[in-house]
Amino acid sequence: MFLSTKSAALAAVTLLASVTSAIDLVVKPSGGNVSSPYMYGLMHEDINNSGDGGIYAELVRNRAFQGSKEFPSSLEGWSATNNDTKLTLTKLSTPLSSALPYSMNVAADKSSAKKLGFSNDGFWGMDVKPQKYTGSFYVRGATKKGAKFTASLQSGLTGDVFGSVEVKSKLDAKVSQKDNGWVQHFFTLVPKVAAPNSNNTFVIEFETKDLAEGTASLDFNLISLFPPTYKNRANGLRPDLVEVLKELKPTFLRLPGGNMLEGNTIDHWWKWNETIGPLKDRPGMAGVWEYQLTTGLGLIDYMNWCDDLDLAPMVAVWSGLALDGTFLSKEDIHIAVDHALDQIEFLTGDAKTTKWGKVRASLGYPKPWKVRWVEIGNEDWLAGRPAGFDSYKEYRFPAFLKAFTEKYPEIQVIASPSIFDDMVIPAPAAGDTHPYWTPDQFIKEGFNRFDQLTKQNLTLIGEAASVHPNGGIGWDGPLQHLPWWAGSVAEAIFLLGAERNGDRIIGATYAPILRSLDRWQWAMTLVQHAADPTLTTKSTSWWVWKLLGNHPIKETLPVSHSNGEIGPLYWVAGKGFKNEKIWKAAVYNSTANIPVTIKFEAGKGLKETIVNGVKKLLGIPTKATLWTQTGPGLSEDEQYAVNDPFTGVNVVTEKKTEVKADKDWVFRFSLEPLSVAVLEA
Ligand SMILES: *[C@@H]1O[C@H](CO)[C@@H](O)[C@H](O)[C@H]1NC(C)=O
Ligand SMILES: *[C@@H]1O[C@H](CO)[C@@H](O)[C@H](O)[C@H]1NC(C)=O
Ligand SMILES: *[C@@H]1O[C@H](CO)[C@@H](O)[C@H](O)[C@H]1NC(C)=O
Ligand SMILES: *[C@@H]1O[C@H](CO)[C@@H](O)[C@H](O)[C@H]1NC(C)=O
Ligand SMILES: *[C@@H]1O[C@H](CO)[C@@H](O)[C@H](O)[C@H]1NC(C)=O
Ligand SMILES: *[C@@H]1O[C@H](CO)[C@@H](O)[C@H](O)[C@H]1NC(C)=O
Ligand SMILES: CC(=O)N[C@H]1CO[C@H](CO)[C@@H](O)[C@@H]1O
Repeated sequence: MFLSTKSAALAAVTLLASVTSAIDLVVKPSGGNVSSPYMYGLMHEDINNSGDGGIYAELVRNRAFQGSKEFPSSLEGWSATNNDTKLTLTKLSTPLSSALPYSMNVAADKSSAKKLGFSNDGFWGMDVKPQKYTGSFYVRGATKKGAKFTASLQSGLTGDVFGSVEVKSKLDAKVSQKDNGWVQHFFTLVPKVAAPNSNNTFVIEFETKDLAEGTASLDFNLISLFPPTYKNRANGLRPDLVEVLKELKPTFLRLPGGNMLEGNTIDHWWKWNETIGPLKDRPGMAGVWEYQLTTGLGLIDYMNWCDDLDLAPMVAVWSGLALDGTFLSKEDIHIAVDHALDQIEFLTGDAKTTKWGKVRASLGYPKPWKVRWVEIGNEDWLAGRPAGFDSYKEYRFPAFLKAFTEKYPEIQVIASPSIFDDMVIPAPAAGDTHPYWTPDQFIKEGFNRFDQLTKQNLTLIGEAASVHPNGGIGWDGPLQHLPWWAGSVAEAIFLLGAERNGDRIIGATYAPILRSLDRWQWAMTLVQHAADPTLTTKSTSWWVWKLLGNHPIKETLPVSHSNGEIGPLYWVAGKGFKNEKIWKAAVYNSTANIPVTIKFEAGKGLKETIVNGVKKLLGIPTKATLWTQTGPGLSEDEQYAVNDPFTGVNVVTEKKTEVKADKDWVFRFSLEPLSVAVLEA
């Protein structure tokens, strides 16, 4: 699409001519292939969004002063609430844990100081409503009997207090030296009123008169505040964001995310073993998108996410490659292989008889999870090319495949490249392809792409998105600023091509699924979000992936048609999980409506009968539901229309209509140019 106005007029004439008569389709009753039951999933992408300030519900930013060589610990996000308070980043000889060596010292700046306090401005604000917030913090020091802290949610603009709670100090009693004298305090906080906007802060204050004799300051660490989470899980997810993902009806979660897995340098990969257990034992890691990650959303938290949404986990393991292009040598690759085998044992091993299964059970998860797929690395064709990729083909991937085939023969191993990345994928492994393309590419190279796969070339579409307008190429070419309607329709056509080969495709996921409006690397996404939940926005691609994902096909069905070559109408047909007939389609590069007739042919042994004078045939649908999605129009601007969170306008119109077959069991309707449709009968 994306014609200039002049060529659009020209194209209209030829296209009109080619679509004056209806496209007649006959769907056969059988003879297709069994599709993957996991066609649509989620990929937790980490583009400046590793859960922190996103789907991970923690409201406090920099809650534990985690840092690394790349991103040193700091007091970012924290401020004193008055000029009498002095905040200092401190590395005590008595830290809360070896994972969290830094803490914040809160001291009186002058002897006359009465009240000391500090605030956190959250991930670009905090949403404050009359609901239950669950908080905790660690303190070290000494307070007098009866001392207390006040925790509150306040406006960062006016200082208005929306809710506050007194937390009794546990430092006045005899403190155990177990955690180096650190004592955890818990509280819940229910604001009386909702804040008018999200420019809010979380504040902790205390009186200097409450400090014990000879004590001039207190140390704080791991200061945490959660709003209600999805299914009320401790350390859980933001419910509103989970809900919009759930509407997509996803079936799997590719975790933990793409580049985050690899890390920037060879010693900084996502070490799963440092993301489990109590938060005080998680050091966090240097993220690949220019900031320190908390790893609050850790391996078990991903598995809880899977359980809560009934998603099959697709676990990616580190393959020994870093984003700077360095990779483990043949002699050292066992380090990565063992790390991955331990990870799968941790997830799936018996709670009594395996080393890592025991560790899992000790963390409160005795029941093993089921892992269906393990992906070896992420985009190993990319970093350190060509040496990095060569090492993957030569010894890195083979070492993993051998180890997993021996120890976990029931798990499908997925290579991070696909056969489209110039790799012969050794059996029984599958591959993974990540098209970030233009709309025309998705149709011309995408729709038929998977027809060439054999059953041995099983392929995952682990990431995909229309990112460039037609004509744009490469990472230096112009990227669109948001998913746009014509780009989303092109993704739909690509997905129809994948579904036609549903026996050779493991599944497909858009990437990235989430984008923080305040911190992001690029804008393509299914869902945009900010601290303020009213800014949560479903992109044009969210709509398309939702429609296709909500009508899963169990088995494809052959279709005969009158159209010669396929296009500008593209389709797939099949049987659903309740044996309903499903036809999915999309229209691109047409300026006219496309009339369609569809007949679902009867299977063998079905006879026509006359009921009340009407011809009937058991097994042939006579009624169907048609869902259609259209954009705002066909002008160039309208093709580029986006769902912008700041206007709140949704440019996608979804309609649901009932269609009746005529006396010959033929459904007749027409589809608009640049539209996506599903017919279910
Ligand atoms: C089923 O798979 C076969 C073999 O790959 C292929 O030729 C055929 O077109 C597929 N059928 C459908 C309905 O997709
Ligand atoms: C802190 O001091 C500055 C300058 O001395 C002053 O402008 C500001 O109002 C003071 N803030 C508070 C909270 O007292
Ligand atoms: C986690 O595993 C890696 C590699 O297996 C190891 O180097 C690291 O020390 C482990 N971390 C902890 C905290 O045990
Ligand atoms: C695709 O599968 C066939 C076996 O059906 C195999 O011979 C071929 O090597 C595979 N292609 C690639 C690139 O892995
Ligand atoms: C759409 O039409 C334009 C103009 O004719 C053409 O350049 C482009 O290749 C077409 N795209 C597809 C996917 O057919
Ligand atoms: C990540 O976010 C930071 C802060 O907004 C930004 O400066 C940085 O450019 C982003 N990272 C990338 C890779 O774009
Ligand atoms: C006055 C002010 O700081 N307003 C901010 C409140 O928060 C929103 C959303 O983060 C910002 O866009 C405003 O600038």
